[in-house]
Amino acid sequence: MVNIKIPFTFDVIQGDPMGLSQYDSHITRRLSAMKGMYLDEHAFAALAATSDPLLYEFYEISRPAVTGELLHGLSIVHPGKVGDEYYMTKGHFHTILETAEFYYCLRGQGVMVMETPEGVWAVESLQPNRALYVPPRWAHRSVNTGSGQDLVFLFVYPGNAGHDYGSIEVQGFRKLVVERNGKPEIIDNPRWLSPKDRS
Ligand code: S6P
Ligand code: ZN
Repeated sequence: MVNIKIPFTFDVIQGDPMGLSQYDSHITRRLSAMKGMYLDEHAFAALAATSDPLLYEFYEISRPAVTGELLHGLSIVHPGKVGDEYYMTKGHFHTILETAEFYYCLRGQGVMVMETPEGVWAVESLQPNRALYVPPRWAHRSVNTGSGQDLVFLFVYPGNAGHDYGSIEVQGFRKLVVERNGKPEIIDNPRWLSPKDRS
């Protein structure tokens, strides 16, 4: 771990996959960690029966989980699909809802799917050298819509934000990103219920 009391630098390693010159944790999420998160359960089961592919991974530099600190690191979403649905992160709200996040895309093609607790939604595209600001209150999920290339981005968010996967794990986001005729398309998630219809 870096000395948390003095300024420091680190470098993005331009390899394949990309990486960081220093980090405190490297978290990997395989298909088996995403049970129930893809719409096509048959495709999920068929893929799970043959392998447990790595869908995404992220490197974090630890900072104290307090107001004033900024947690940061590098995320890599690998290319692939479960049925028609592209590989994606789980996605989450921040536990402290009123905390934002900043992203800077370094490689690949993708989108960020976002929504508020009230069900207002937005999808923004990610491509190299594009920055994205996720305002407070918006859940966020990154999706790799590219073919054959990693989607890679840097992220920065408040140290005290925390992660709330609750409603996302139950019903996902309001919108899904699937491939149709070789192109990404945004469709309604049939399992999504508006807040007033949830029990
Ligand atoms: C953290 C930030 C990213 C994600 C990472 C994995 O606030 O949004 O570091 O944690 O991309 O996504 P998830 O949804 O599995 O935490
Ligand atoms: Zn986040």
